[in-house]
Amino acid sequence: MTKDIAAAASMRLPNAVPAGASAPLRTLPPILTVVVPTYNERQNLRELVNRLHVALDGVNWEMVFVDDDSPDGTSALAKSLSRRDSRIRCLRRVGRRGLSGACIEGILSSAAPYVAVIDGDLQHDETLLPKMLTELREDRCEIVVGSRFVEGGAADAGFNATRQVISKLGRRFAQAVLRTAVKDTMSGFFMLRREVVEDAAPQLCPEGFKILADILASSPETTRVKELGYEFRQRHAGVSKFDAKVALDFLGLIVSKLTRGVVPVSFVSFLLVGGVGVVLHLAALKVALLAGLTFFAAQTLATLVAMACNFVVNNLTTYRNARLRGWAWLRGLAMFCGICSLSALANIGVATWLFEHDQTWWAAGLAGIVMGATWNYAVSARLVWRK
Ligand SMILES: Nc1nc2c(ncn2[C@@H]2O[C@H](COP(=O)(O)OP(=O)(O)OP(=O)(O)O)[C@@H](O)[C@H]2O)c(=O)[nH]1
Ligand SMILES: [Mg+2]
Repeated sequence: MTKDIAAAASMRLPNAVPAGASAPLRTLPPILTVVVPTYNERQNLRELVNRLHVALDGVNWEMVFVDDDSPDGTSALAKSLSRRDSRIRCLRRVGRRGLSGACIEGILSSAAPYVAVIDGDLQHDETLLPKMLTELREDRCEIVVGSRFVEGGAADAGFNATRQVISKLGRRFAQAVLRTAVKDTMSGFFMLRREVVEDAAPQLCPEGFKILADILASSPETTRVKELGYEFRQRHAGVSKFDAKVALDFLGLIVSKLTRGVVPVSFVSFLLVGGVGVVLHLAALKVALLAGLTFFAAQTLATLVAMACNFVVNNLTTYRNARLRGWAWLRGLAMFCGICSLSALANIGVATWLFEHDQTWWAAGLAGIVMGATWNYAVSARLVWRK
């Protein structure tokens, strides 16, 4: 019996079972928890479970599906598999979305010494899991990353040309900003000692898609990380959940980490959406002026158009998890326009006050913009999308 299995077995304290109660059927607690975040992966579940059985033969493992209430019934299938195999669990999260948050909750639900995260679409090579486990058990590192960019790794099969470019840019950016030597910072396939996440948990951002980058950024510099190469495969069935929002959240994560959490992840996408608002505002202004409106009327109309577009885009991207629909959408739109109008007053008030107190025009203007954007973000997040 290896050291860690012996440690796990010794957790079977005699007084854990009350006197008179029958002994638990499964006595050895798992040594490895495999966390699988899922959203609409029903078609892939059985195949993944079968493959894990083969790959982890001889290991005392369990798996946890963390499903964000997928409309395709992923959690119902996971729970039916779990009724037949006690190694399988399913955590169904209702009213929430987010890959990182799902991984964090799955990892924190485990009591095993080692935890792995693997996608539910079979893009990751599950046969690497025993090697990853050996690295940890022999104490060669605290985190093992399944890597597409070290010897033995390949990414070509799983990515189309556009995704390859996005992935490369993201990797370079993350490596530079997070100051890590890890080559595959964007990997969704890794195994670690559970304490790594237990310790880092208060600093982790549940929003976003790139939990490994966050764990690396939130762990002490002394944390030993090793990469093992594997060939990234094509998705088995179903569709990708990667979209523009995921890319924006990744930028947000970097900014949030650089500012030690002062700037929340969703602030970056909120600001970029604001940038779209500026372009639309100018376009609407031009059209209204060409149509013969006075400048006052044209500017008022353009402001309303920009506010409405801002609301619509934010509702679809920044706050897609709390997306408003029907009457709530209309009420949210009205509230958002009200909040933005007040923010304009705050912007003008602050900028004018600073300008009158001998600040240069651009510093006063910038302070007004920052004040207005912060007000917009904080108040609309709380009142409109109730975050
Ligand atoms: N619980 C949960 N899981 C998610 C969410 N978004 C994606 N996932 C799961 O996370 C894993 C990775 O998502 P994918 O859509 O495959 O993303 P990707 O692998 O980066 O992108 P592709 O290469 O295009 O497949 C899959 O198992 C998804 O089902 C989410 O919001 N919540
Ligand atoms: Mg995938």
